[in-house]
Amino acid sequence: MKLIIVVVQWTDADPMMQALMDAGYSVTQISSAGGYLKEQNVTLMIGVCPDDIPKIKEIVQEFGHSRKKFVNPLMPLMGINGANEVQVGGATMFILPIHQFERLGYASDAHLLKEQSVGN
Ligand code: 2BA
Repeated sequence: MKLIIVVVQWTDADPMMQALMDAGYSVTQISSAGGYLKEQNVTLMIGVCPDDIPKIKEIVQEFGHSRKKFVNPLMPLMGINGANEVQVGGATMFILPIHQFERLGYASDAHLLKEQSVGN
């Protein structure tokens, strides 16, 4: 099993999350902010089987739009050439291994989920 973490622009988050849920995935959203622009964005956590990664990528690409944003000119961290515009997104995706996945208190299927999560 893998944990996919997606950092997405705030305006794209709801439709992306809805599409992921419509496709049958469980999603957790966390409010976050980019360290560079300090703008609010959204971090999505999705636990999936490795076979599902291409489908997740497809959805993230479809709903994560690229936009140009202006950097606050008062920021000390301007680009080397003084650039004051950056391209944000589509989306930033991390794919991490999960050593163990358990949903505690789900008596009927807990053992199946645990088995599914080991060794992938
Ligand atoms: P921010 O950190 O606010 O970055 C917004 C955009 O500013 C980035 O877009 C990138 O184009 C530019 N940028 C970021 N750091 C820069 C720097 N040191 N110098 C020049 N330009 C810089 P994205 O790459 O699409 O990233 C969008 C958001 O995704 C980021 O917002 C951050 O919240 C997250 N992110 C991106 N890469 C990450 C990483 N390696 N680790 C953790 N979070 C990341």
